[in-house]
Amino acid sequence: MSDKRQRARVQGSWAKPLHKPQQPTAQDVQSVSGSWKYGSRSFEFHQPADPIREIPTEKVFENAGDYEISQGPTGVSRLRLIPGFLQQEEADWMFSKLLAELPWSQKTNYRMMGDGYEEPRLTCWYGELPYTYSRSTMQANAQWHPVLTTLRLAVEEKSGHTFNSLLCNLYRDGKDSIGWHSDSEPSLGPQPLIASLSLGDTRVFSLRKQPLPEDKGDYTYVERIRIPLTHGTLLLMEGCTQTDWQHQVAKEYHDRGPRINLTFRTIYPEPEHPSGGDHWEKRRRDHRFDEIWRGLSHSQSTSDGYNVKHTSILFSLIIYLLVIVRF
Ligand SMILES: O=C(O)CCC(=O)C(=O)O
Repeated sequence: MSDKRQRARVQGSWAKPLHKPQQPTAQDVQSVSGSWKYGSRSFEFHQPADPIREIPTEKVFENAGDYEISQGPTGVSRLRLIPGFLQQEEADWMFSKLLAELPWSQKTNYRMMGDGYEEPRLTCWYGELPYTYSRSTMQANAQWHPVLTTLRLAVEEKSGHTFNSLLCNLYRDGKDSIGWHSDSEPSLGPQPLIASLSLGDTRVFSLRKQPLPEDKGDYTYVERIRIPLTHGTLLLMEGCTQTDWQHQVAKEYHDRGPRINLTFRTIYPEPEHPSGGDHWEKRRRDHRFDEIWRGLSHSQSTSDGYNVKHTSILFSLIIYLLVIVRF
C-alpha cells in the first residue's frame, strides 16, 4: 500500500510514524561522484555540495509533563500536558451537559479574496469582548454556562493564570477538524497562554514548527509533534508556542464520536476598535497585576514542579511599575 493511502487509513492516536526510507549519508553521496572516459573525452560528475537535510522524526507526547518544545526564534515555547485533569465520572457528566446545553452553531469564515466557507465543526464563544478570526467575528457573550464557570476556576487554579474568554469547539465526528493555524490574533496580546481542555472522544492534536525564513513557507523539514488528547486532558500552550508553532486537529477516517474542546484565553480590545479603550486598558493592567500576584503565590505553593521562575516575576514587576509610571 502506498505511504499516502496507509497514512489516510491509520491516523489514530496509536498510529506510529511510518518507517521512512533511509536518507543517503554524506559517504553515499561521495561515492556517486566520479570521472570516466569515453574515447578521447573525459567526464566528471560532482554531487552538489549542499548539506543533506533530514526530515525530523515526529515526536509523540502521551505522558503528563512539561515539555520545552523549542527555544527560538522568538523565545522558549512550552507545553504542559495534564491527562486526567478531570476524573472520568465528572468528565462524562460535563461532556453530556455541554453537548446538550451550549448554543452550538456553524460559523462562516472568509478567505483573503472574500469568498466564504463554513467551518468543519461547531463553535460558541464566551467573553465580554467579541472575538475575530478568519475575517469573521463571534459576538461578545457574557452569559457563562455554570459548568464553564466551574471549569474556568479549576483551570485557573491549576495553571496559575486567569482567563476572561473561552472558545468552545464541537467536533461532531472524525470528519470535523481544524486546519493548521496559530492563536496569534492581536486581540490575544503577545505570547498568549492558551489552556485547552478536551472532553469526549480522543483526537490527535498536531503541532508543526514554523519554517525558517529561507525555507519560504516550506514545511517539509520542520519539527512535528503529535499529542492524543483524551477525555479530561488539559493542555497548556505557553511562551512563544503561538508565534513559533502552528497546530491542528486533522480529519480522521476512523469512526470518531463527538469531542468538545474548550480553549480558555485572555482577550484584549484591539487597538483599531478602541470602544471603551480606557476601561479595557485598565482591565489589561489589572489582569497583568493579577497574573503577577498569582505567579508569586503559586511559585511558593505548588509542589508539582510547575512554578513561575522568580526572575520572570521580578521582570514582570519591573514592567508593571514601568506601565504604571507611563500611564
Ligand atoms: O480542538 C483542539 O484541540 C484545538 C482547537 C484549536 O486549535 C483552537 O480552538 O484554536
